[in-house]
Formats: sequence, C-alpha cells, structure tokens
Amino acid sequence: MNAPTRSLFRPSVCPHDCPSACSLDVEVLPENRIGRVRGLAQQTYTNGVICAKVARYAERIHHPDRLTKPLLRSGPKGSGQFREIGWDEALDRTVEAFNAAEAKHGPETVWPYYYAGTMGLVMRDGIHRLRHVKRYSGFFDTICTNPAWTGFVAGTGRLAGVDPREMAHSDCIVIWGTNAVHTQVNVMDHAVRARKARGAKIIAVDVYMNETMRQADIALLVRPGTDGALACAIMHILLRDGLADRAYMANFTDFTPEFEAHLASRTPEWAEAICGVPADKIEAVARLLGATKASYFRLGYGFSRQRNGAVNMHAALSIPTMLGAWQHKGGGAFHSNSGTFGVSKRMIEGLDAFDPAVRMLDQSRIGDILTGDAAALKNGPPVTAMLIQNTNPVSIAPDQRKVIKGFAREDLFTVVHEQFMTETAEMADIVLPATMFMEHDDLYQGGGHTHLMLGPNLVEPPGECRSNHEVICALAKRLGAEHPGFAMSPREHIDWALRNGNRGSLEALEKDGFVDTDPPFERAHYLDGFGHRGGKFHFSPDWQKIPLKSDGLMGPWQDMPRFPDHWAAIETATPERPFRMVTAPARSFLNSTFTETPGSMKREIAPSLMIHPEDAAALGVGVGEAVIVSNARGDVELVVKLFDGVHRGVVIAEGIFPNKSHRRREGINVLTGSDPVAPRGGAAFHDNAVAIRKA
Ligand SMILES: Nc1nc2c(c(=O)[nH]1)N[C@H]1C(S)=C(S)[C@@H](COP(=O)(O)OP(=O)(O)OC[C@H]3O[C@@H](n4cnc5c(=O)[nH]c(N)nc54)[C@H](O)[C@@H]3O)O[C@H]1N2
Ligand SMILES: Nc1nc2c(c(=O)[nH]1)N[C@H]1C(S)=C(S)[C@@H](COP(=O)(O)OP(=O)(O)OC[C@H]3O[C@@H](n4cnc5c(=O)[nH]c(N)nc54)[C@H](O)[C@@H]3O)O[C@H]1N2
Ligand code: SF4
Ligand SMILES: [Mo]
Repeated sequence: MNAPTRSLFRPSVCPHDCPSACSLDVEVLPENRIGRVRGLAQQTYTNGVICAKVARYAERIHHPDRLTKPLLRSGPKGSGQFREIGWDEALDRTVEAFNAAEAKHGPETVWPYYYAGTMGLVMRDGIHRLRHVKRYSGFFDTICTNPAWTGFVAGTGRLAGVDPREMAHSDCIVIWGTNAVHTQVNVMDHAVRARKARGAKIIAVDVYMNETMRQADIALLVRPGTDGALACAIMHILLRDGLADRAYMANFTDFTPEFEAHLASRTPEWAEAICGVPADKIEAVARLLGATKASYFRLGYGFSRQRNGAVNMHAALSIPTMLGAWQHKGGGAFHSNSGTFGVSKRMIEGLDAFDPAVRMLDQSRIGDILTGDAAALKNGPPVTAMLIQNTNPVSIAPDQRKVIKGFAREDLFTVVHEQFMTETAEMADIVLPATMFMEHDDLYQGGGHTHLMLGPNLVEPPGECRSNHEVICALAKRLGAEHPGFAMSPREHIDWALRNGNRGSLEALEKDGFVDTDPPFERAHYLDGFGHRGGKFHFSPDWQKIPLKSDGLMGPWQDMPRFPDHWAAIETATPERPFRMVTAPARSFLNSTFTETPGSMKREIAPSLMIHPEDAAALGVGVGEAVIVSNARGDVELVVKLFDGVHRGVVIAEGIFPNKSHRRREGINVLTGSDPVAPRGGAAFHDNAVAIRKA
C-alpha cells in the first residue's frame, strides 16, 4: 500500500450487506484519510450512483468513536465497563477460555457467530475455516436469505436471474416487496431510466406507500403476508383471458390442467378480500402485463420475511413464467445472482476440513440457543463460548429478550470483533478492534448484479485495528489449528478463489477493479432449461427438495400448499392483537450500521410507529404521543406518526434503532419472532400481530 502525497480517486467496493454491492470511486487523501466517495461510472450496474449514507463514508471511517484497542471487561456483564489490554493478552485470554470450555463440554460448546456486516469473502467467511478445523458448532445462516432463496429456487432450480441492466429493454418493471429507494438505490435508477427512455411502466407491490411505491406508475398496496393471493388472481386472469403463453408453459414448465383448475377459484374478488387490492385494479394490472412482452420482475427480500414468505416468493415468480416473459430481452425475473459466481470458497472456508457430523445451530434462534432450549441446541452441549464478527445480534436478532438474557449469562464467554462499541460488544468479555473495508483487501460479488469486484487496501487502519483474517489466523495459531489457509494473505486467498473457480486471477481483477460475469442470454433467461432435473420451471414445487444448502426441514413445512396460493401461516390479527406490524428497513441505516453516524441519526431521528389516522383516532392517540406495542414476546414503546398510506390495521416501524434509544433499553426486535419460516428456516421480521395502547 502506497500512501498518496496528493488526493487521488481509487476504485473500491461498498462492503455492506446490500444487494447493490456498488463499485466505488474513493478519494484518498494524504495522511491516511479519505474524502469524497462516489459510485464508479465504469461499472455499468452501479453506473455512478450510490446511496447517501455511503457517500458520507468519511464520517464513519474517521469516526472518533471507532474501537482502536483490545478491551477486557472490567465491570459486570453488559455494564459497558472495559479496560484496554494488549493484543497478546486478548488473544491468550480468548484461547484459554475456548480451550477451557472445550475441555468441559467438547468442541461444539464453542459457537463462532458471524454475518454479512462485510460482504468481502475473505473477511466474512474465513471464520468457517477456524470452526471446521476445530469442529466447533456450525452456523446455519437463516436470518436474511432463506425464505426468499427457497421460494425462488423452488421455481427456477437455480439462484440466478436476468441481468438487471436489461431493464433498459423492459416494457414493464414490477418491483415486488422491496423498498428499492431505501435498500438498493440502483434498482430504482435503472427502472427510472427505462421509464424515461422508452416509457416502461413501473409497478410496485408493498404494504405501505413508501418512496418506491410513490415513484411507481401503479402501486399495489397489499396487506402483509398476502402476496400469494394477489399473484394467484393475476394468474387467474391471464389464463381466463388468453393472456398466458401456453406454448411456452408446455415447453418450459410443469403446467398442468390441475394447476389451472386450482387457479379457477382464485378470482380477483377472492384476492381482494385477502390482500386488499381492489379487484378492478388487479384486472388492469393483469391486462397490462398480458399486453406487454418484456415484463421484468424484480423480487425483493422484504416480502419474504413473512411466515408464508417462501410460498409468496414462488407465487410472484410464477407470474412472469406464465407470461413467457423469460423469452424476451428485458423480460423474466431477478432476485439474486448469488448462485452464479462460481468463485471457489474451498480455501477461504476450509471446506476440506468440514465434518457433517458436527451440529449446525440456527442463526435466527440465537435467543433460544443461548437460553438453553434443548431442541435449538440439537440436544447437544450448551453454548459457553462465542467469537462474533460482522454482526450485532443483541440489536438485530429476533426474540430479543431471550438474546439479551442469553448474552448476560455468567457462564458464557464472548469475544466480539467490531468497529464500534455495538450493543453486542457491550455484552462481551473481550472486544477486539476491527479494520474497515478500505483498510484491508477483499473480494466481493454483487448479489444484485453480475460483477466480481476487488476492494483494495487504500488507507492504514487507526490505532491497533486488525482485520478479521488476521484475528482468525492469530487464534488458529494459538489454538493449534492447522490449515494452509491460515498461512495465506488476503491477496493470496483472493487469487486462489478466482483461479480455482475459473474466474481469472487477482492480477486480471486488479486491472479495472471488477469483471463482469454476465452469462449468455440463453442461460440467464433459462432458455437452455431451468435448473431442476428435466429442465422445467416448477409451478408445483417439491418443498422438501429445494436444491439449496439445508439443515433439514423447518417450520410447518407439511402444510405448505402444492400450488401458488394464499397460505394462511402468518400471525393473523386477533381481537387481542388487532394490528399487523412490519419492521421495514430505514433509508439512512443499514440494519444496525450507520446508527453510529451523526449524518444518518439526524435523518432517522427516533424510533416511531406509522399508524393510519383512523386507527390512531380509535386508539385515542395523536402525533408525537407514545404508544406501547406488545405481543406474547414483549412490549416496546414507540412514538406515533400518522400515515394514511397503509391499510387500516397495518402499522410500520422503520429501522433498527439502538436498543438504548428505547425505554428499558429494549429494541424493536423484542416483538419479532424466531420460530422458523418453512421449509428452510429464517425469521419473519415483518410478520407480527401486535396490540397497541396509549403509553
Ligand atoms: N437503507 C437500507 N438499506 C438496506 C438495509 C437497511 O436496513 N437499510 N438492509 C440491507 C439488507 S440486510 C437486505 S437483506 C436488503 C433487503 O433488501 P430488499 O430485497 O430490497 O428488500 P427490502 O427493501 O428489505 O424490503 C422491505 C420492503 O418489504 C415490504 N414488505 C414487508 N412485508 C411485505 C409483504 O408481506 N408484502 C409486500 N409486498 N411487501 C412487504 C416492506 O414494507 C418494505 O417496504 O437491503 C439491504 N439494504
Ligand atoms: N426488525 C428487523 N430486524 C432485522 C431486519 C429487519 O428488516 N427488521 N433485517 C434482518 C436482516 S435481513 C439482516 S441481514 C440482519 C443484519 O444484521 P447485522 O448482521 O447486525 O448487520 P449489520 O448492521 O450490517 O452489520 C453488523 C456489524 O458488522 C460490523 N462490521 C462491518 N464490517 C466488519 C469487518 O470487516 N469486521 C468486523 N469484525 N466487523 C465488521 C459493523 O460495524 C456492524 O456493527 O438484521 C436482521 N434484523
Ligand atoms: S446502495 Fe448499498 S451497496 Fe451501494 S453504496 Fe449504498 S449501501 Fe453500499
Ligand atoms: Mo439481510
């Protein structure tokens, strides 16, 4: 790394957990500082456009509150009292505690816990190498992607879709269950360009009139967890009115007369009663879709965070398939390209040391696991030691009361490697200071597009920060864990992963900072066959056999419908809990990240609840007043915002604010549940029946 003597722009990648994975153009200043951050224009998905929170990155990387020294707890658990120690002492103490725990309960008592705070493959996934070699408990990462990926792959057989840049050729762009303006700004950028250039119509489907819905030509406002009903009614009309592509379906799908008979009763009136979209509006949308060839369905994660989320994802995906939209440029569907990059993770993750006999523990059920639920522990030993990187479960995990109770256990030793003193770090025994993305080298793949990208080390880290890779390798050495991956540098790992995945080399990637891995048209559009055996799209999924990583079947999978349908597995409103609450992402935060930056806090202000004015009147509460929102899992106080862009009975709490910005230091996830979404697990963050009363 050469420190510049004058300011210059260098390519980089946004590392945050966001499908956009933007290529960045970062101004590197002398004296180890960064200046402006903008989108890289040459990478044609990013197209020079990034979100405001990352454009302000100088305030995060040069934040005065960054952790810069290892810390040892000096007061009671969770007191926030720590004293500075050296790295050797921190690592020695960690290894001592891990070995003592292992001696008492066996290696599965140690649970390395991580997530996608950085999406860099070396820094995010290296923790697996340590756990595989040491036979520590496995980590089944359900919290974000499982309901969505399962629903998509149930249909296509593969986690891949049509290049989002093809929106430039679309007649109609359907943005379903993602608030793209907040969570992936590039989707909106490409859609709006298509509207300007060729009059493409933008249709959005969501449960509240968010920014994306407001910018759409047609906004379909559904009740939470009812997208399956809307999708079925659209398909009912397509079949009824001769707008379905029957020749395509005969060639490329498992379409049967039985499926047609099933849809015959899924009328627009039936759907209206469930999802709340007027039947005539459903008719108009179906006619519009049927009249255009190139309809592009951009299916988000948001609507899958319901207990019937996998079914709803598959139902929405079935529409472009019935239209035969996949055959046309600018037509088809996209959810994630995460299954397409082919980079080899064998060395990074130490997969050669993987032992399937070691138990997997479910990320979403951390509360049950840490409070000793035998089933969640797979009837194995308790978890008594944890290493945590890139995630803040005390704030973001569901069933928060159990999570906090678990972390407060005196017999649990916790090491948290972090950039800031998060609420998880506050519960730790040892806190280690972590580098940020511009302070280490890493490789990134764009889940929401087609590029592999290099994020190089551009500046020196402050104080004594070390990268995840350095920490994993240093622990491995002290633990006596042996693997060639522990002796390699991040650059060597990147080169190995590329070469062994037939994706070129580090040298090639370094030239432009990215490579475009877009597959040929035929493959991206599944014209050479879908991913299932026999090459057909499945309208009737085999929910027990989805070709994705698995830790067995979870949730009420036996009750899943055979065809797309409204599956009433959600937490329905009851007289005691008459409201349905959605905990949608805030624009200026990224999960719990950016809650530490003044620029984002100034915009998001304080935890609130958006509530329909008539519901507020019935409850006798007004703007700015506090309400207690409760269910069987707990209660949280929020401040009322009146908002008429929801169905009555639906309330929205945007953003994961720090727990400490709420009464009793308990955040929004006190209300969300960790019971697994069928059939492969996941948390239904937007599926909550709640009661509301004046505080
Ligand atoms: N600014 C910002 N950006 C983010 C994040 C963030 O917290 N803030 N989080 C990042 C992460 S981890 C992820 S996984 C991605 C997710 O990104 P996307 O795939 O883009 O999905 P989201 O935008 O999370 O989807 C949220 C939307 O889903 C809607 N929704 C909830 N339930 C339903 C339903 O039943 N039906 C329908 N139709 N809509 C529903 C919500 O109202 C909300 O508008 O975003 C990433 N980007
Ligand atoms: N109520 C509610 N809760 C939700 C959601 C919701 O919509 N509503 N969304 C859920 C979803 S989809 C997700 S993915 C989860 C995400 O939740 P988290 O995994 O907590 O997500 P982040 O806030 O992205 O990242 C966590 C931490 O990683 C740290 N970090 C970043 N880079 C590095 C690094 O290189 N090294 C180390 N050691 N640390 C690093 C950051 O400082 C940050 O504190 O939240 C879930 N929780
Ligand atoms: S849109 Fe997402 S990937 Fe792009 S800069 Fe913002 S957070 Fe990063
Ligand atoms: Mo996520």
